[in-house]
Amino acid sequence: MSGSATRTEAPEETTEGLPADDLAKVYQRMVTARVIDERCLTLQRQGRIGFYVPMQGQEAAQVGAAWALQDEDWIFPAYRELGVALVRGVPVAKLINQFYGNAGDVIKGRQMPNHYGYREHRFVTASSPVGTQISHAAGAGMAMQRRKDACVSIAFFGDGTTSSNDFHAGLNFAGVFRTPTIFFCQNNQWAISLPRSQQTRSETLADKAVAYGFPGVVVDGNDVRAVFAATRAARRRAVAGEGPTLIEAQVYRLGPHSTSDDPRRYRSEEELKAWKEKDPVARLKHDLLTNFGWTEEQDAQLWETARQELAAAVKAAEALPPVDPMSLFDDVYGTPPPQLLEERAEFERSHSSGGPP
Ligand SMILES: Cc1ncc(C[n+]2csc(CCOP(=O)(O)OP(=O)(O)O)c2C)c(N)n1
Ligand SMILES: [Mg+2]
Repeated sequence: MSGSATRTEAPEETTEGLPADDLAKVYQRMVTARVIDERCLTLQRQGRIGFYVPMQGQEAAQVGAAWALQDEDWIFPAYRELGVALVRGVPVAKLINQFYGNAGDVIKGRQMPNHYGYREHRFVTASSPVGTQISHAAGAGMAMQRRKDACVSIAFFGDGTTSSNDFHAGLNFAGVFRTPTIFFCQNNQWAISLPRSQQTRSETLADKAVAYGFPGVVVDGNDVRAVFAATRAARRRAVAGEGPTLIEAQVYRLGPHSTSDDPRRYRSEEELKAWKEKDPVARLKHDLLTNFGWTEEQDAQLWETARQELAAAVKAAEALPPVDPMSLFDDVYGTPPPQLLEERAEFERSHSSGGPP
């Protein structure tokens, strides 16, 4: 298929459906993401966590894509992929500890808040420089290919990132070597304050795949089933040795870019209102109520359980001490060099005497 790619051509298998039995579970992950997101924005405003990157509006895209993967696949996220982490099985408490950078943070406070990674979940640490994860995913795909591992790599990134060097290098590399890689672009219409209309003259972002010789697919990112189908099809192609796929999921970032941003300065209330009407969480709820026998009581219970689980995780996180400063010296050297051991001893003396660290 790679030699005959045409603009925004969807692979045939995109009719493959999300199993009906999975829908309530998918919805549960989306609700959990929404609950965490809303609360973390508040926690940051209250000065309890330092920084947060919200993802409201992108729940269906993230959960739908992650649902189509297998546990052995490797994920190379940007900084907004909470829904993917939840599907991967990262416990809520672990995520919250990372936001606090406390003693329960498995990366020991060494990353920015919200930039988490979990080796056991094959969820690589979030990339802050935009696009670097794309080259990493292509390289990992090549390793899988050489080792004949039956798994894929997937990179998550945004519309603005399609203008980065790594996007072009990574997609070209993947196209040339036909790596088993999925490039999953969440076109949330904004790259901080730069609108999609000023990002590129290409008609769609999926079009860009044509230049690299593989298919590009556009999906409605608010439709969890469409996202699942497109990602499942891309995965199938990848493991069959047919090479990469670029997926453009069209969504909207309902919140600010990050807690350091005020979107009222660059986008209109009308635009926000129009996209709020397409809210992916409300859309799936409506589908469940209308077509799958879901009840308002079940729904209320689900939200309540998610809120309670989160409240418990926040309480536990706030009861933990900060990361042990002595851990600064760990994890870099197998056998620490003598000067590092001296610095460590000096730091320990100053730290235990209450002096400046
Ligand atoms: C190499 C690099 N350049 C600039 C930035 C600053 N920056 C952070 S996020 C961002 C916008 C990214 O937009 P997009 O790819 O659409 O992702 P979104 O944030 O919308 O999810 C920019 C320019 C950066 N992090 N890295
Ligand atoms: Mg964007």
